[in-house]
Amino acid sequence: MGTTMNDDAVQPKTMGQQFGRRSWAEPWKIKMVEPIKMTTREERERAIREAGFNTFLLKSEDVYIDLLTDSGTSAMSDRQWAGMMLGDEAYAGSRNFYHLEANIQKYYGYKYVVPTHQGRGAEHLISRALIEPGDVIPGNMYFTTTRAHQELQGGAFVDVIIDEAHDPQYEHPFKGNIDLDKLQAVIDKHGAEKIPYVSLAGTVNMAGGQPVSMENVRAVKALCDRHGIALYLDATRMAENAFFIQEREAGYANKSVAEILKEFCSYTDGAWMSAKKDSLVNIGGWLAVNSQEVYDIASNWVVVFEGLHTYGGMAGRDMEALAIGIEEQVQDDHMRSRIGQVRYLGGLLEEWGIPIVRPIGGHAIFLDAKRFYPEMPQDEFPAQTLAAELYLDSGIRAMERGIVSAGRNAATGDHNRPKLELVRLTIPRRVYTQAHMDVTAEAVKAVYDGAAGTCGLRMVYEPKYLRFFQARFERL
Ligand code: PM9
Repeated sequence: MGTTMNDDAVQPKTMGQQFGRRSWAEPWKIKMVEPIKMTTREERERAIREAGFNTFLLKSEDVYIDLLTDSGTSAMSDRQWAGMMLGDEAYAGSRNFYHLEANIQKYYGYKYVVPTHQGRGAEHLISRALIEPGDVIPGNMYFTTTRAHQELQGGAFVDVIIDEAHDPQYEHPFKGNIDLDKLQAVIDKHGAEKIPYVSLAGTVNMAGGQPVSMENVRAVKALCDRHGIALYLDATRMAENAFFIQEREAGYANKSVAEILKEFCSYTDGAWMSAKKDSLVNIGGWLAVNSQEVYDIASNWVVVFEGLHTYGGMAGRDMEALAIGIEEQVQDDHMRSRIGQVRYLGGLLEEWGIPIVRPIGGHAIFLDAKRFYPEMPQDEFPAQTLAAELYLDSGIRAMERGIVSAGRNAATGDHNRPKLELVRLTIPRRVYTQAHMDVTAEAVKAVYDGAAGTCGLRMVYEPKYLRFFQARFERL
């Protein structure tokens, strides 16, 4: 007599089931691999010195596990690669553009779409279309490229995120929320006519990948409407934000990520997007708006800076991969494993007492460099130092998100000094395994255990714009 699959009594149990635990796994299997190699400590010493202690200046072949960014680093699916073969590389009116446009309309709900080569192309267009010199743009914490484009048009960014977002240890389910009193105070001070739009990011990158609640976006929209101010969204990681709403906000547990994403966007007038993150592609971006007037301006500027308004700097094949990526990014199983992997790494670090930003956010684990090096002054660049030390220990590449990224105050020329001095371990989507996360956690622990006595850095070269990309440092 044979046993059936449902016969619990006779089926051997996995270790997990015996201990009452049910594991989950990624909703995909691996079809192609890319070899990576470990370097020696000596090789890494030479590489980081040649890179001016800036992980952006390392050669990727000198990196073992690359957690610099989740931007453009995703593994595409077989469907996306098949889509690449359907690229229509006509200069004008490529069929892939219409597929992309239809999917942005379907999943984000906006009327008009302008493709761009990546996110900052779209930031450029929206800033150019809406900002006049002397304008003020309130937003939920700055992002480097977003603020740079706002400033280049003569605008000034004002941070109106809730105070809790600046405290790495504060537990709050929606730490990306806008503080309505702060926003009202900015409107009272400058007048609505000086505010071309409110800039809302979901999730907030520099705060640790922290989400915004549906309740907050509704309230921000109502406040903007009362004053006739537009609300634009940085949708770069908005699908991840939707997952957090599903998980944490009352009334959304039974809604899909796709439904939540569309509802959230419905409270905004348009969005810019770096498709290199949520949308599982290696290049691409877009601006999408509901106002025909704004569309007309942006779709005219796009031909000056990016390319014709039906490709905006992307090849037809890239638009096809992106159109398919939009469908894949909102699959609940995909998102559960995506955020699950980030939490797996964060969970290990927390278990071992490593100081990280809480709660664990969407795309990365953020190490609190101030608590690695409590004695190191911020002007000696603790987070830059920590990223270099991590690379030296194990060839893992991370990114500084502290005083270097914050740049200088446009008016005074002094360093901006953010409260958060962080190193970001950013997890590319569908790329690394749980074992890579284990190796990473062990390396971080080794650096944390050996942190005492570490010397900081001094900056020896500083470019004018977005200095964190190209600045160079020496050991003190
Ligand atoms: N973010 C990141 O690694 C790429 C390099 S900038 C350090 O996090 C948001 C929220 C982003 C973002 C890029 C952009 C710009 C806009 N908004 O890089 O131009 O995180 O496609 O997008 C990076 P692009």
